[in-house]
Amino acid sequence: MHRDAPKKDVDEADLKVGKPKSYAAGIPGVAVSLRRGVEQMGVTRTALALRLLNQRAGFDCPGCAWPEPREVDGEKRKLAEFCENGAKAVAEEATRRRVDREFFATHAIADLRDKTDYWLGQQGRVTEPFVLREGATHYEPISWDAAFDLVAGELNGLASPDEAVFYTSGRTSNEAAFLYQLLVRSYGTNNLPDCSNMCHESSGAALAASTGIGKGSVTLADIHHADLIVVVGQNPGTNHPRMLSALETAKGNGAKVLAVNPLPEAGLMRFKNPQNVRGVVGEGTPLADEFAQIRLGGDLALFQAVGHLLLQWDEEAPGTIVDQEFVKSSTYGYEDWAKNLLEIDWPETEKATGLPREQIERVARMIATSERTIYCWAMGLTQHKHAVPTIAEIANLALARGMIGKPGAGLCPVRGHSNVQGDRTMGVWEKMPESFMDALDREFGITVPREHGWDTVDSIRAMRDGRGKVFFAMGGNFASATPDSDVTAKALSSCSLTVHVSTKLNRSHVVHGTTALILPTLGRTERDVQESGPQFVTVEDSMSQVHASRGRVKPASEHLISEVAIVCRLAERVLGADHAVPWRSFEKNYDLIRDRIAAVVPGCEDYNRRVREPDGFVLPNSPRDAREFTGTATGKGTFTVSEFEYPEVPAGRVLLQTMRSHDQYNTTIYGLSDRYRGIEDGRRVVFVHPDDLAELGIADGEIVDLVSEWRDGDRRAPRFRAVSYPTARGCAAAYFPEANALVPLDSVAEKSNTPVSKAVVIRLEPHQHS
Ligand SMILES: Nc1nc2c(c(=O)[nH]1)N[C@H]1C(S)=C(S)[C@@H](COP(=O)(O)OP(=O)(O)OC[C@H]3O[C@@H](n4cnc5c(=O)[nH]c(N)nc54)[C@H](O)[C@@H]3O)O[C@H]1N2
Ligand SMILES: Nc1nc2c(c(=O)[nH]1)N[C@H]1C(S)=C(S)[C@@H](COP(=O)(O)OP(=O)(O)OC[C@H]3O[C@@H](n4cnc5c(=O)[nH]c(N)nc54)[C@H](O)[C@@H]3O)O[C@H]1N2
Ligand SMILES: [Mo]
Repeated sequence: MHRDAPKKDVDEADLKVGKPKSYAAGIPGVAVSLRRGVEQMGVTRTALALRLLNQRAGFDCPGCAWPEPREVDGEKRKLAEFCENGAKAVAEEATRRRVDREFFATHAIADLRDKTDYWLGQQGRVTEPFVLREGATHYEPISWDAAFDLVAGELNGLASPDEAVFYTSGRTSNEAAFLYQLLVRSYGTNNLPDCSNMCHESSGAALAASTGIGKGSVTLADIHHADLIVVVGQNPGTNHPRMLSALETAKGNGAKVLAVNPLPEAGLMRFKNPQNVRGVVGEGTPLADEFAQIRLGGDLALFQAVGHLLLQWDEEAPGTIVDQEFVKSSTYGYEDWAKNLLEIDWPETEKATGLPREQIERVARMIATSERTIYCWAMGLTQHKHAVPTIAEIANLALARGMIGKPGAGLCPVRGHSNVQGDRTMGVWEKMPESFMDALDREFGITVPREHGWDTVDSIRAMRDGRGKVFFAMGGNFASATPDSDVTAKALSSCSLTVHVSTKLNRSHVVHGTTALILPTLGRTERDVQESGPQFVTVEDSMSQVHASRGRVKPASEHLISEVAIVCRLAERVLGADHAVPWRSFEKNYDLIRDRIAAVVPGCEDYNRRVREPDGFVLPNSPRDAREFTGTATGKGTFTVSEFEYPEVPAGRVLLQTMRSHDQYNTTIYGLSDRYRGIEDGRRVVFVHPDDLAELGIADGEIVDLVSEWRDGDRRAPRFRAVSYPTARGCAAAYFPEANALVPLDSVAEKSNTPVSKAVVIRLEPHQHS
């Protein structure tokens, strides 16, 4: 097997387009995960790594945030509690490929800039700190001490701490995240943008207003016992494959599944579970009982129409659909909401959703007759201009039917990064509440700034305009993950210093400030030994379960230090040796960090003991635990009244969503196979409905430029292959991050400021050869 990194970059001429699949996983999934493991890690490392993945004595999967089964719910973990894509995530991290001195000596930065994200990521793990000095053509090695001095010098030389930006991606452990925000706030700013700003920020904004807590209200056991699971704007077969097992269990218990999506995703249609006999040899389990092929951005219209029907049917037979008792005792604003939905415009609703009225009535009937409904959603809802009202409308339905805080029912925003939710709990947010700041001040005897900082989009604006001067990233790939790639590239290049704490090479290392640093760190899978002995870290999954994760694989290089160590050593340099926070002691023993988390973070009392329980513990959540909504402005579950709204598309244009293939983790491209959608050996494709292609006069297979139209002008992404595909009419799809250049920086969701990555108005132009 080849463990060498690919020398050749992607050649889009090799692209093959086949038929999309109608089911997910099964034997091909197992085979792919083993092959990718052995290619990158070799046989022994693959066996060790996969044996420990998501086991109680092992490490948390660095893939998605889907929870593991818990003993207290009477549930067992399978010997292989991971999925094809989790195994790929591990293979990527535990790879034997290396980006070392020799690599940077042979590759000038200018050459690296021309490579795809795929090629860059495949080169492997960074082995020691590297610096790109002003005007230099190559990165060169630098000692850890010199690197920290360089960062501290720049930070302490700024006119104000608010000229620095501190980004976080959602893989960082709770311990590292807690110390990181403490460092940033001790230094003097709340400029703490994170990947969540581009991800579930809209869910947080909507739910905080509706239920008082920006998180979901279900556990895995609830999913297993629901009688209706609505999966909307989410592709679990690719992005949360272990969720398919949960859906299969629920279906075994009699649940129905309603899928709402513009694409007939294989994982929503049928599932072959490799862990049972039927999955291996049989037909598998049909998943969606109803598939509503909605237009991009049509969900608000759909859920308003459903609300209208529920109210109408309840009026015909009072109390049969609306949970009057719950509405009376625990909610606020029901009358206004009902009044707003008294009449709806059916032709407009059909136009917005692309769904016939009969189907909307069928969907509403499923929701009306369910006794235990769970709503699951992801990026298909959050990355729209009207994302916050759309999610609030789902919360309205759940409130009206009393579907929050009872077994088998609730709201379930399915998180992305494995610890994105935990990072927030630990204080990584540009606008943490006053009470959290007070607790920090009290615990450490410091005074942290209160003024809100910049989120991701505001940080790009600030760097573009010269107000942001130093960019520091705890993980992630800011240059590729953010919208408006050209604007972001200019913003980063105008910084005096860009610093990335990374495991692997990525575009953000080659789109850099005047000086740039790569600080390589240990990954989730790796052993972390400090002065007091081997350490573990903790993470929080999508269902607020906090638990330990122990790395067990030998680190990629002896020069790597942990994220905790990086933060502690940098803090000493930036804040001085006599700073009030005992940074040095935290690096030696992570228990001491957890004691502080216990003192500061709500719900984390007795943290050190509770995270040592076999499954850790679940954070308190008053809507889920007690049907209490004390966090809202009204103190009750709050209905939201929203205007009818959907994206307008001028004639001759289509609406583009940017999404993930089956072979990538965000900007880390594992490979070139989106096999469920029939794409192999290439990524520059645009999926369009055959009738739309015909109307636009574009042939299936033709090479086109995608041109996005926005009020400040056009943006162009060249050379995409048009692929005739059964998506909803008027809608198109291309992969992230190739299509990010098309997402205008100012096209953001109201209230959450999340980039609108799922509704870009584009035209297709035949590509002109130059
Ligand atoms: N293997 C793997 N796992 C991952 C990731 C990965 O890249 N690879 N990324 C992780 C992260 S950070 C996240 S946030 C999650 C993302 O998980 P998803 O949200 O599943 O990711 P996307 O690929 O963006 O898919 C969006 C889905 O929503 C649908 N959709 C798009 N627009 C609309 C709309 O307007 N209405 C409706 N109803 N549907 C719509 C799309 O057709 C698609 O099926 O996955 C996490 N897990
Ligand atoms: N157009 C478009 N844009 C999008 C999206 C979309 O759907 N469409 N989705 C958005 C979403 S949901 C998200 S969450 C963001 C993701 O944005 P990011 O989180 O910034 O991006 P990733 O690709 O997940 O980051 C990958 C890099 O993280 C580093 N890394 C991996 N593991 C570790 C670790 O353990 N520690 C450290 N320090 N570094 C590590 C590696 O160097 C790797 O190259 O992108 C957003 N951008
Ligand atoms: Mo995400």
